[in-house]
Amino acid sequence: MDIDKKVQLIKVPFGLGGGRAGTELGPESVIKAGLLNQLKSIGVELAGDSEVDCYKHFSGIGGEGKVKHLAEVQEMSRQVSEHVSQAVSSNCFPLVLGGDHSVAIGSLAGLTAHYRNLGVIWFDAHSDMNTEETTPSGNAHGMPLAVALGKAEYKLTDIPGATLINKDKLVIIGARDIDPGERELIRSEGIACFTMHDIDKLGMKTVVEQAIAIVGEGTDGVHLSFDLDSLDPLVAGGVGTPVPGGLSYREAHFAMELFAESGKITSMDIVEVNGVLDYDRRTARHAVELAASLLGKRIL
Ligand code: 4U7
Ligand code: MN
Ligand code: MN
Ligand code: MN
Repeated sequence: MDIDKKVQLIKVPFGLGGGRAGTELGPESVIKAGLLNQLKSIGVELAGDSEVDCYKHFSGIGGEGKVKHLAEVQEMSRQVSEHVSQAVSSNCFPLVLGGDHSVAIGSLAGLTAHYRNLGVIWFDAHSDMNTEETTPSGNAHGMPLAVALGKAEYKLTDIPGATLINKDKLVIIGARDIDPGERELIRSEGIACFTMHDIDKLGMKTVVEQAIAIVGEGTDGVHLSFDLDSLDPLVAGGVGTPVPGGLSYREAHFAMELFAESGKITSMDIVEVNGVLDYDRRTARHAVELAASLLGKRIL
């Protein structure tokens, strides 16, 4: 992309949307893995960084109702939305460090407040499209896309300034663990979902080209939300919900490099790095390198 904008780092140490302790350590982990030096070395300027003040502790149980800690997720999302919105207002590239994937509710809320035709690229082993009715776990990190599309009771539009995302401008890449309710939504809404099977068949180059064809036209911004569990657990095992058969190291980097070349991406989330399970910080280091590839790092 050869990013001409400065990056605004937004740290969101929130893990109550997931089922295992450690994801709230994600921002710290990714910083310790060398994010700032990496950005500097590729010539990306940092406008500043901010941390969302949100429930840093973890608790797997608790919360009333079908979704665990829904009130905390809602409060966190409102705050993330404000931070992201402020970054866009200051003409910066928001780089959101989660936290579990429910933090993307906040990212998308803050972004849709500015980009009325936002495109969304979602790298994930999962499709994160469960509703309060279909969630098998009650974990909010499996719901952000249902919230953003307006398919759950909790809707993106509950956050001040936000609008729903457009189902025709959403592309999921890397999926291999899709729940029955999610499958139904993806099919009935005709959502573009490149599963691992599609990636095996088409190759990452074609997949990214098709993704860019979908989000590259008729949008005024494109958000890339990167769940580290899209990578194969043999490469990046430090995540809470690993699923075998994921993206190889090069497939993931190649995708980031192609999105960088497209010049289309205007914001990014890095989510689901689990600071406890990622005991050797390998997954956090992959996260740093992938962000660098997206932000224009060249091999030669
Ligand atoms: B992640 C799951 F049932 N679909 O809803 C659920 F398999 O943000 C997993 O992609 C969700 O890591 C994973 O709990 C959420 C489960
Ligand atoms: Mn996810
Ligand atoms: Mn996932
Ligand atoms: Mn699963």
